[in-house]
Order: sequence, then structure tokens, then C-alpha cells
Amino acid sequence: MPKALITGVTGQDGSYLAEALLKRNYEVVGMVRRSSTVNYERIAHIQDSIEFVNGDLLDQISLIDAIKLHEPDEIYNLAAQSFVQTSFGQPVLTGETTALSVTRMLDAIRIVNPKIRFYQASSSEMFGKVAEVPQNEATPFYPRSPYGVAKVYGHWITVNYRESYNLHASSGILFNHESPRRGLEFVTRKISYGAASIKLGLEEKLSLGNLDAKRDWGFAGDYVEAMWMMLQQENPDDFVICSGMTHSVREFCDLAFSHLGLNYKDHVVVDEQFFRPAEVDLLVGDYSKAQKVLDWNPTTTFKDLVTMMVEADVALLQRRLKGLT
Ligand code: NAP
Ligand code: G4F
Repeated sequence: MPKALITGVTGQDGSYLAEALLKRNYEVVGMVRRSSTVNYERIAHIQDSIEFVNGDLLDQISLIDAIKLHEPDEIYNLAAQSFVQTSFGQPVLTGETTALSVTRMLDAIRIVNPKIRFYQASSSEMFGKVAEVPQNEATPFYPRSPYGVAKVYGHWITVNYRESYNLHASSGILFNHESPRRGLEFVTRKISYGAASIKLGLEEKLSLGNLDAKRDWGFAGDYVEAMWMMLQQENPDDFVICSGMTHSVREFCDLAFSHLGLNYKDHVVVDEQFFRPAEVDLLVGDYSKAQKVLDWNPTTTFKDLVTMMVEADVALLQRRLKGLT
């Protein structure tokens, strides 16, 4: 039975990846950091099938010990300070967590067992002020946030350790991927939850920032499949994973609200506090390499994604109103 260690198992992607690996009969070890309350909401349904290990990306020894104790065949490094807006307010923490910790993990692998296969969660935020449309594996990086800068470091140190120490280390350059398990601060979930709250009469308005930003949005459940596929290749490599389509925040609002019989123009207000010091205006990827080499394709359309998220939030709020959660 293969064994995988997932950092960030309590996050959106960690929860979908754990599910996908358990279905493939993996032993799944989830690394969790200490917090004052247990935070297993996204993995509650599979919690009993996961073995947990304490560790923090900021603490090198905890990474080495986790690998020594559990002897994984594969490590998926999904943990990060992942919210772009926060990276402007906490740039040093973001650099420590999202950038330098990748080196901590790679060194832990190099020291304990260099045969372990490694996946790094790179990001389309690295393309930032895009040099070309669409973006592929050869597109130059021009990050526009401390988060984007940190991900560029994590990406290149993964390439460097692959080339220097012959590690099986791959990076997935994933474009935005969403789900009903997305954090409430990210714009898609903020909209689906906001629209559901308005529909149920709990709120009247939803405050957002730049409605003209465009993103290539896909479904997280599809994207974790690509992570696994990368580590099954004979040779490590880097792959863009995306839908190949782009839509504005405004379009997301339009679809989400109209699915509930509402007009977003009656409820969405633009608030300067949600604008960023530097914005990524447009992202749209080209996943032809992943299609050709991994045989990976997205399966969820933009409309299906928006509908899935809105309906999940309506159901969630209805359960709460009935006192069931
Ligand atoms: P997420 O929901 O924000 O999850 C982040 C995870 O990292 C959480 O489990 C969090 O643990 C953990 N974490 C944060 N700091 C840590 C630390 N110091 N030590 C150990 N664990 C720590 O993120 P996601 O959306 O699943 O994204 C997964 C990865 O993909 C991230 O690296 C993200 O930057 C990257 N990425 C995401 C997207 C996307 O669209 N979702 C696109 C490209 C790349 P707690 O639960 O304890 O906070
Ligand atoms: O949902 P977002 O916060 O995601 P962002 O910044 O694109 O980052 C996400 O995707 C990256 C991949 O490209 C990941 F690496 C990263 O970890 C994260 O998962 O914002 C999307 C867009 C931005 O242009 C933002 O300015 O939506 C715009 N926006 C407009 N109003 C808003 C809001 N974003 C947020 N979070 N909140 C708003 O009220």
C-alpha cells in the first residue's frame, strides 16, 4: 500500500486530495499544526481513515521527524499562507511559510530519504502581470504580490533541488480552483455564500472589490487528480493545470445571483478596502502539456462550478437556520 504525506490536509485541496488518495487505497498521513481549537471541518467525513502527524512548515525538525516516523513514498506540499490579500499585510510571514518552507521540506526529504516523490503547489499568481495570453509552462513570471513572489521562490527551489540532487520533485502551476470547501475570504466563496445569505433574507448587501479582474476558475476536485498523476510519471516535471477559460468576478456574480432568481446589481456594492495594492488583471491558462503527457482534462464547467457552490451554500445556511449544524 503506497503511503502519502499531505501538508495542508485541513485546507481545501488537502481535503480533496486525501479523499482521492484514500479511494486509491493509499495510507494517508496528514500533517497538522497546533492550534487552540481542532480545525478538521473539511476532513471530518474521512478523519478516521487519516493518520495525523503534528508539524509546522516553520519548524524544520518537525518536518524531518514526520518523514522519519511515517516513511511516506510521496509528499504533497499543499500547506501555505495562501490568501493574496493577507500577503500584503503579512509579507514576511508569507515569505517564511510559502517560500522558505519549501526548502525546509526539500531538505528534509534530501536528508531522510531522497527517493520520496515530491509535489509542490505552485500557482498561476506567479504569472501576475502576464507576459502572454494564454499562460503555459514557458511563460515568464511577473508576480504582483508578496504571495506571488513567495510562490516563485518555492517553484524555483523545487526545480533547483530536482536538478541539484536528482529528487523526483514536480510543481503543478495551478490556476484558481474552487469548491464548496473554499475559504470564505476568497472571492468565489464570498459570492456564493453572500448570494445564498441574501436569498435567505440574512443579508441585503455584499461588499466586493475589483469586479473586472478575470480568472481561469476550475473545480478543486478535478485539480487534485492532476497532482497525483504528476507523481506517477517516470520523470518529474512542471505542469500548468487550468480550465483554459477566463471569466470576470462580475460574471461570477451575475451567474451566482441569477441562479437564485436575483440581480447582482441590486445587492453588490464596491468597497475600496477589497482592492489590492497591485492587481493581477487577467489569468487564463493553456493545459495542453498536461492533456498530452498526463491525459488530464478538467470535467467541471464554469456554470456547473458556480451552481455547485451556490447550492451548497444555500443548503448549508438552511441547515444552520434549522439548528442542524
Ligand atoms: P487553504 O485552503 O488556504 O489551505 C492551506 C493549508 O495550509 C491549511 O491546511 C493550513 O492549515 C495549512 N498551513 C498554513 N500555514 C501552515 C504552517 N505554518 N504549517 C503547517 N500548515 C500550514 O489552501 P488551498 O486552496 O487548499 O491551496 C493549497 C495549496 O495550493 C496552497 O499552497 C496554495 O497556495 C496553492 N494554490 C492554491 C490555488 C487555489 O486556487 N486554491 C491555486 C494555486 C495554488 P490550517 O488549517 O491550520 O490553517
Ligand atoms: O479569490 P481571490 O482572493 O483569489 P486570487 O487572489 O486569485 O488567489 C487565489 O488563486 C491563486 C491562483 O491564481 C492561488 F495561488 C491563491 O492561493 C488563491 O487561491 O481573488 C480573485 C480576484 C482578485 O483579482 C481580487 O482582486 O477577485 C478579486 N476580488 C474582487 N473582490 C476579490 C474581492 N477578492 C477577494 N478575495 N475578496 C473580494 O471581496
